[in-house]
Amino acid sequence: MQLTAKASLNHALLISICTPQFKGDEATESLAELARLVTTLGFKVVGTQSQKQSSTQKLNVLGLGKLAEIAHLTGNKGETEEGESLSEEIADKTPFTDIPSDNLPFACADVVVFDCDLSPSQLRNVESQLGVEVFDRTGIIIEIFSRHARTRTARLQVEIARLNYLAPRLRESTSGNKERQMGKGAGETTLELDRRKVRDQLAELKRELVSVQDEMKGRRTQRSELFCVALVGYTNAGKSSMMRAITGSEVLVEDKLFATLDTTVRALHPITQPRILVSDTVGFIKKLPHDLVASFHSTLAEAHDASLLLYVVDASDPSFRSQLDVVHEVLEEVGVEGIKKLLVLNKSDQINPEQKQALMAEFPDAMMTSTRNPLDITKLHQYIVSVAEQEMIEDEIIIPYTAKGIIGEIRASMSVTKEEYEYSHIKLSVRSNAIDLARLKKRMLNL
Ligand SMILES: Nc1nc2c(ncn2[C@@H]2O[C@H](COP(=O)(O)OP(=O)(O)OP(=O)(O)O)[C@@H](O)[C@H]2O)c(=O)[nH]1
Ligand SMILES: [Mg+2]
Repeated sequence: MQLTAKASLNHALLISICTPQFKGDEATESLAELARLVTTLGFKVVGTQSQKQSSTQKLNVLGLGKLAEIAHLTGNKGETEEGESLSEEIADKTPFTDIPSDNLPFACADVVVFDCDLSPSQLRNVESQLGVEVFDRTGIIIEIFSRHARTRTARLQVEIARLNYLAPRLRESTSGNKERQMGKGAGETTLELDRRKVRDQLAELKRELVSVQDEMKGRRTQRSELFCVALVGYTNAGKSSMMRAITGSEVLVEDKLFATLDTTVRALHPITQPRILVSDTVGFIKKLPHDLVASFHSTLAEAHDASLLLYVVDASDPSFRSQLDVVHEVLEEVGVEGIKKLLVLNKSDQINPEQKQALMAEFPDAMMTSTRNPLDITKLHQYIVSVAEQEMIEDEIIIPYTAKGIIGEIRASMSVTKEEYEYSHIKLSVRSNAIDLARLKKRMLNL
């Protein structure tokens, strides 16, 4: 029941299905991104092919001619529905099989990956036609998520998405081992038994996820009075690198897609009074599988509760504008709106001065950064502090000398701007958020 490709299967041929709605640059960029996804899984991309179709819904996603070409590139291992060798069947019908086998452009591909979603029957068809393992884009993304999930929440979310993806793709097992036969209900086939098991497993995982999410909600409520900044953006834009730079923490940074799947929360560094929290979130990608979007609702709850969103983009990637659209779409889909935001044009060390100028003219409200430039990190730190301060209010607290022990506590959680020592009391001018101030004043009444 594992979706995982075998370690020996590592030569991948990528196929783009171009339709009237999906073609040209968009299809090319998407295929390049698929190559990065597949590489993240450890496959070697040995070639790409594209097939024009009126839609991606046809039962046979590849036309006969293209099928012949790809069958050749994958070693002609497929069969027709009648169990005949596909290469013979195609040879009768198309002129494509005359590509000499010693003239192959690359090593024989043993995995074929489509840059679109395939229905279970499309996948089954093309897999038997080619005789090699076939993945679709969602399958690849789910596999990466499964491998990168670290925390219990992320694992549960990914496993739910994986089982939802796998359930309709389960096939009748021909061997049907004894143990499974024994677990069958009356009149139930092994396939039905497998499906039932998946359903039960899903129900169990969902129950577990609800309890973990309740715990996380409790933790977020405890932090809700603090100013929180969430780093959001496309995968590989540099969110975790930024998190490291502005919090001094050791979160995982990797030149891989979906390096981060778990939300991490750390305090802004140098530390401020009151503390400002920063959270790193899961990255997005085009055509993000719906199940994954749904399962990451809770991970993105950090963005939901944030006071400031930093939209981090890789400004050196020519397709960052369309990546930004995806970020907006997903955040809208999960209901994140009405929060102050700053566009952070990251990886500025990778672009030339003319490009920088053009970008600043195009996005005048954005901040240009490189996580490798300490000056940029200071600038971003100052910006965050200034936004947090705008949300604070100023007030005066009168503290009798008999209660001066509380001053240490005030200093630890608020910014003290002035201290005046009068005859009978100490007068502190403080800046803080409204909730903390109200709480302190209530306490002072009882002193
Ligand atoms: N040149 C350059 N590379 C950067 C910069 N910021 C990050 N990177 C690199 O970009 C790659 C991805 O960085 P991450 O911080 O892991 O990106 P991310 O947005 O957290 O990615 P996901 O967790 O996959 O969503 C790493 O190889 C970083 O070293 C930068 O300002 N300049
Ligand atoms: Mg990351």
